[in-house]
Amino acid sequence: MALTIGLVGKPNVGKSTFFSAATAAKAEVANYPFTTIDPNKGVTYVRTPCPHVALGVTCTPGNAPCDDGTRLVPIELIDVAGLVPDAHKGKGLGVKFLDDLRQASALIHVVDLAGATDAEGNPVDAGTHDPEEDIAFLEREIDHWLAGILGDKWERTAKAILASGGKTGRAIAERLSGLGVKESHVSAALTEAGVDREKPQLWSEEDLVKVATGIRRRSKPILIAGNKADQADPETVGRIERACEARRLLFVPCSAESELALRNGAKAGVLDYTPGDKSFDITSDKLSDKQKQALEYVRSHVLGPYGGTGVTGAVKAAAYDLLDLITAFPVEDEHKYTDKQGRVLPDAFMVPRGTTAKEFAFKVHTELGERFIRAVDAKTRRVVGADHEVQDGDVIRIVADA
Ligand SMILES: Nc1nc2c(ncn2[C@@H]2O[C@H](COP(=O)(O)OP(=O)(O)O)[C@@H](O)[C@H]2O)c(=O)[nH]1
Ligand SMILES: [Mg+2]
Repeated sequence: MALTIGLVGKPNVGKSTFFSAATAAKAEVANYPFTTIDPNKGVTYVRTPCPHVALGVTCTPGNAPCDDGTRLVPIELIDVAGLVPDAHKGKGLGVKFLDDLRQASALIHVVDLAGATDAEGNPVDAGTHDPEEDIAFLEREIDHWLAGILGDKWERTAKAILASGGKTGRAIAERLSGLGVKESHVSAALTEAGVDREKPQLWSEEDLVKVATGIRRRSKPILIAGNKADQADPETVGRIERACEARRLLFVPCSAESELALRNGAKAGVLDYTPGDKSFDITSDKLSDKQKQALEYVRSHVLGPYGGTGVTGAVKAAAYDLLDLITAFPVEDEHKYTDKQGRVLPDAFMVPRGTTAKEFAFKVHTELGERFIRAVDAKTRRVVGADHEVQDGDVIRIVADA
């Protein structure tokens, strides 16, 4: 199963534009709240070197296309419709939207650095709303939503916890199964919240929110994508960057609209641009002066100061920095780097750093994990055991019981 990242934020900050730019798929873009009713799902890619170059072979990609030595590893992106304050109480289709977050392993919170949308997402004059307020509001919404799920029929859950003989973390993780919440997330959250694990029947609503906050931090980590950087006052960008630092949140300034323009231009064949590039070249003389001016604005106000549009940058940072993932390539034959069908380096898998060879086998296929005997690091031809930690860029052969 591919990794899923949810795009969240209040209406009109540019989530659908970000989604379209990142997935090069269509999503409705409009300047009023609730344009997006159903979550849009699409595929975006993070770029990583293809081992075919170092190994001197030609690859036959399956799940991850190879672009001239760079593998495009797929990530599912969900364009979640806008959250408004008090969404957890059912305001503005909130509960449904929050439900769409279930599948996400991480969230990219799109905020409007231009300050051109109020707290509810209505368009206002640029610079009149402080984007810093939005950072806290979204965390609070998710925390209350989680606390709501957890607290629903709490007496029953408390009884189940008591009956579990002290396995409080496990009982709560079970209650939140389907949300990607692990026992380790809950356990750390309980310690942090300072609640009495033995007496869940005495926890207050406030305690539940505290526990929910800890669980959310671990199970739905957030990266802040500071959008509309093209229109933002650089001082605001700096201030939000510092605010994120203080909150220990990753921050990536971006301009979804610029990325969309560059990708569309590249698709139309009028410019040379690869997603993630710091620059582009105009390759056609058919552009109008106005179009050229708009593109030069992107160059001077986005690519120059921020080193890119930030769209692929945000996705990449979410995968590699926020979730601390690595990419590895499973093969059947460690000499030819092929799978059963003879395809060379067919698939790329993203797994958490620290994943062992055996865990990696499970990720490829449950049966492969169950029948795991040993693995071979195909680059070095070294035989490794179940506990060997897979490294970024590894090509791994799993030897399993027939
Ligand atoms: N200046 C600027 N405007 C943007 C950018 N991204 C989106 N917008 C505009 O913001 C408005 C809302 O965009 P949309 O993607 O529909 O927002 P959503 O409601 O969060 O999905 C539209 O008018 C977009 O053109 C950007 O990077 N810069
Ligand atoms: Mg939208």
